[in-house]
Amino acid sequence: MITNMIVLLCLSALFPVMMGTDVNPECFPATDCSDIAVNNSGVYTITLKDGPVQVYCDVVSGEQKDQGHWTVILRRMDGEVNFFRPWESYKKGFGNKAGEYWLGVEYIHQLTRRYRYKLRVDLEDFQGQKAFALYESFSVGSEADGYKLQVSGFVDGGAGDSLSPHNGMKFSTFDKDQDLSEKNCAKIYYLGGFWYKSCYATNPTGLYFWAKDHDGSFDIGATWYTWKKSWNSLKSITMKIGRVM
Ligand SMILES: [Ca+2]
Repeated sequence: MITNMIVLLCLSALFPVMMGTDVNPECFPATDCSDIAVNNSGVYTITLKDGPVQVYCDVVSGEQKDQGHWTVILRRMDGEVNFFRPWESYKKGFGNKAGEYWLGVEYIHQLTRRYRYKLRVDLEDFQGQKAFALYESFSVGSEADGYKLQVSGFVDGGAGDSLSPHNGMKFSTFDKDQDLSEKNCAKIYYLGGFWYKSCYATNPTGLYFWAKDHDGSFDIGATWYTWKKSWNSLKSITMKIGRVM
């Protein structure tokens, strides 16, 4: 009986588009969003070394240059989620997959150890202007290696390059200082979790400010400096990865 049910479930998974549902991860575990054959962006289940994890898949249609099935690893958009969190939270992730979240640096490591990935960072300011930065290669090392960031192959989409200065850095939070500063970047000033150096050119996990509350003078917002040579906090920042086939 149970076997029959699993067979039925798996057969239904062969027709995910017809069924309009997520593929049953028991049958065909998806490594990332590029394994999920859907036409709509949304929350789907992928399977990593530690088991199933939900992610937001950003599906961009074929007519656009960044077309493909992107796996979102970070999204800031409305300040709903508190990003001032300890190491364990940044390790295994937090937030709302349909809204703001951080996937977890351990899961980003598990994703990027298996295949090659590119990274796209999409920015929007409070005036509705948009820009992006693309990196042709992106991966994160193991916990034993401090979740070291490896990023290269910058392509400018108007945002400038605020991430390459963080290349080779380990991941830090207020309760785990692996940055190059004599101080603790996450604790003293910047209040997020990131590959801080001493300390940053971008801080996408910084405090969320609405434009009216923040003029950039405190350097603690969710920022990407090179776009406008400004520490002003942005309205939205999304980091998403795409498998290089
Ligand atoms: Ca330090």
